[in-house]
Amino acid sequence: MKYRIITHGNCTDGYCSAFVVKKFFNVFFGTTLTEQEIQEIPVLGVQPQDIQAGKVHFSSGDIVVDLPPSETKIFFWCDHHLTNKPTASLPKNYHWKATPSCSGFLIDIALEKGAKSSKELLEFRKVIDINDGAAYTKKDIKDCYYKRKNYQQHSPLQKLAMIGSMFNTRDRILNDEIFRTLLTSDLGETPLSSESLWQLNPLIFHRAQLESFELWRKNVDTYLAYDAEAQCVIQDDRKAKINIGVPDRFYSYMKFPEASYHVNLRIIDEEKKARVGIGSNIFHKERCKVNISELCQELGKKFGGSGGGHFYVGGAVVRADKVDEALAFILEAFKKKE
Ligand SMILES: [Mn+2]
Repeated sequence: MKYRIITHGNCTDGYCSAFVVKKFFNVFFGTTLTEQEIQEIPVLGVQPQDIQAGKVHFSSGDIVVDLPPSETKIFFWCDHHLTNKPTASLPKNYHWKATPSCSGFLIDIALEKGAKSSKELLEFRKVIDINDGAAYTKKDIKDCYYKRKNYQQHSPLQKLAMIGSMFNTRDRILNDEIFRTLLTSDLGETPLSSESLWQLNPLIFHRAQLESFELWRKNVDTYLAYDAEAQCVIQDDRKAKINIGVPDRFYSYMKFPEASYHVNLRIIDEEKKARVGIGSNIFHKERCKVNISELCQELGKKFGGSGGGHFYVGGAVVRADKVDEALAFILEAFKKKE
């Protein structure tokens, strides 16, 4: 069998999911591959919309994690996105569950199949759930998204943020290269202790990212708006005079603690499409009653694209000339639920 791992590209949970599959490959599949053979299994990072648009060509040995399922039958599929909740019973080697992270779900499956547990593995499981499920406290956000006085020590959660900063630079080619390289080199027990990874010095990337977050926040401050009626922060990137820094997706809730939701809009694909991102205030999920996954799916259908995600966060791609209508539709949905 010619195996290949296809995972959510540029995403920390996507990275960690592929890592867990490789780490427990023989446990998952009852195979007897050597470490070298597992190391060489290629890893491809793609975006969910690429699968939805039929741009990815699958084969029977594909292992797909943290992404929508393919139309054709593949070797293994595991996901936790609400949008991809199966409507019929799943074939062998297909797994879906509404969990905070896909990596955590994969670790559970591996443990069930007899993988050896350890303190580090459980620690890692805890922080990837916080990271992908956005279960941060305000202090966690300060620790992971803002510059610090010193960088001598890192908590497991900070380590994960540092790893993510290596493939979330503004250079897409570099991101893909790092993502792939990190997953086809020697793997430690978890990403938190993988020597080959830490040799690349994630701190350099992380400090640069914290600087980029700050630049981004300063720029976005010039046009970030709040709709009190919809209790929604609107980040319309069409209003940006310059394009600088790396987006800090939790800034809206730090700046507008009274907000329940956040919407961001960006034109992509040579002005033909727009990307809409919607989130809920991670510090006040009790206020957020709108199912964002459903809302994003609806947006995709109504405004000529596709969409999906989780209960509290999601994204959609719509036609660029329909963005204003889409925004009005979103704000209306939030007002109705109050
Ligand atoms: Mn995920």
